[in-house]
Amino acid sequence: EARKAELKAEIKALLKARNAVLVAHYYTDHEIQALAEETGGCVADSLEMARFGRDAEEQTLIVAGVRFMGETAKILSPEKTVRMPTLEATCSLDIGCPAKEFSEFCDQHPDHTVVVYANTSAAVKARADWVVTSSIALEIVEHLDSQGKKIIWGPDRHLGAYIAKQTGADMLMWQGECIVHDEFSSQKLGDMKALYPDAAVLVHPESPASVVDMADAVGSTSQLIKASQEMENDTFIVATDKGIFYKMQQLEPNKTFIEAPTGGNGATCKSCAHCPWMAMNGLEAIKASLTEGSDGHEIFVDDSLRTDALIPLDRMLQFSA
Ligand code: CIZ
Ligand code: SF4
Repeated sequence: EARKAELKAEIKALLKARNAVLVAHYYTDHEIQALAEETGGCVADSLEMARFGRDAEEQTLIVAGVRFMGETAKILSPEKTVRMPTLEATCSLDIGCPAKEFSEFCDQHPDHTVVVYANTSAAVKARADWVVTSSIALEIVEHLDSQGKKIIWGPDRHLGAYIAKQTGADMLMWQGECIVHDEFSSQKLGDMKALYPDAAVLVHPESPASVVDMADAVGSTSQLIKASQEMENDTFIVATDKGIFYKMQQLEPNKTFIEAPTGGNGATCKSCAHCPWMAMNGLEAIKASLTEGSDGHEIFVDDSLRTDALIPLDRMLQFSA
């Protein structure tokens, strides 16, 4: 604990000295989110992180999250230095959607509008007509469907299936998934609901359809946080990364938040409701991002890729403005 306090003090001083600001995702560890708040940075979902980074006055952004979030920040703010606690922090959706294969899939369906989730590489974004985050995906697909557009959706198949069901849009799915949300178990959730009959169930739509079907509210991280404030229940069972409890508990200290169960049929969980890549954003790594050279920390995006990826990203930001 003493070492932690020392590290936090060092990070605070370094942020000031380097004209840097810490931007953290809701899925990072609680102490990282608290540090971002204490230092005038932001704690947010990926859409809000992108906006905050773009509008920040500081010259350097320290992005505590996963790699696509750093890349998005760099695409939006090429004049800023974007650093991450570690460049190893990736995402199973990004890994499961290589640009070359995805581009070939798109080429096979040239009459389709390509909509990709923010959890993708700059190269995949560059191939897309639209980038969306989970907080705005439903509205954008609704908009495209109302124009009679057929859609290629990638990479999260669960989120895609949920959106297709809600909107009735014609969607061809890339078969990717988030290793964290994919593990939530509807069978175990049923048992848990029986134990807490008055609890409301909050589910992120990257979870399997069987889990989404049991939800009292479905939405992105920011939407689930809002639901936890607006719903009258005292207890909530939450199917998303447990990092989100920091903000839920802060806003509603008198409510009880319980992790939704993971791992079906007696299997033990692998991620256990916490993203292993988000978990790489520790205090030591944040300090390293402020003290070490650019290797392993700084985000660079190739110029031509950047200009191509900016178009669908800007489209999303304009749409949501
Ligand atoms: O699962 C993720 O990585 C999410 C929810 C990102 C986001 O949009 O904030
Ligand atoms: Fe990717 Fe899932 Fe981790 Fe989010 S929680 S960064 S979608 S692996």
